Amino acid sequence: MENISSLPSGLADLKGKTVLFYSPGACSLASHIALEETGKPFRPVETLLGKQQHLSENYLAINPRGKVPALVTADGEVLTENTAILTYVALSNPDARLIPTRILDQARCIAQMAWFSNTPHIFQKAKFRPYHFADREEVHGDIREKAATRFWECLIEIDQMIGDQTWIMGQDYTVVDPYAFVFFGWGKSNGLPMETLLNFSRHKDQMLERPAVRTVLEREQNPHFQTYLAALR
Ligand SMILES: N[C@@H](CCC(=O)N[C@@H](CS)C(=O)NCC(=O)O)C(=O)O
Repeated sequence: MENISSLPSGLADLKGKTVLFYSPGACSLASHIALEETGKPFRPVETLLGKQQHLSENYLAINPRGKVPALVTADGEVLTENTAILTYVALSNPDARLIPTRILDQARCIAQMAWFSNTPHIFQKAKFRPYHFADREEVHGDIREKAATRFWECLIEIDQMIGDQTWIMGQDYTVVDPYAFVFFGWGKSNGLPMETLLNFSRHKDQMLERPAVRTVLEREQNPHFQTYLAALR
């Protein structure tokens, strides 16, 4: 597995093939799966949050915000934010059918992904990093508690939006599905009773049946899905 520490610095050397910078278990999983679903070759480059590699000089030259994911196109252009990367991957690979063709339906996918990015993701962040939301340590416990409750409510909302549909947006698989899958994994690792969310659990099982999803989970050695993968082996 290629790691950012072994890359020469600067973007110039990255031209020629799409590159994805990801960290195992992070929200970058969504973009990682979407790229794998296209069936086209790309370079996945591990950028370990746990080793602070997202704050290395090499990575900050690519994404000065120091967040994963970041995508570098074959032309050497950088794109950040899951919502943008997922939309770009889907629209630039129409044969992979990862987004509806009707513009209004495409906008609905973007709306759903924007909510993932600005709501459940932020509650998960607040649960683990309350110091980003308040300086006074005495309120961090309160922030953690409220964020955990609100994160769980988001998972319930995702379960309800799936309902008896096959995928998040309806009959067809879209890039919205791997993004939702990220939150299932986080919920599981948070120790939440994910099995009680029947629709979301079915969605997770369907995701695990997809070859691209299995390939990426194995490549990442994604910590949130190891028990499910072990049961499938
Ligand atoms: N809104 C961004 C969020 C990116 C983000 O916060 N990524 C996290 C990993 S899940 C990260 O890189 N965290 C590193 C840090 O905050 O230090 C997106 O959806 O791409």
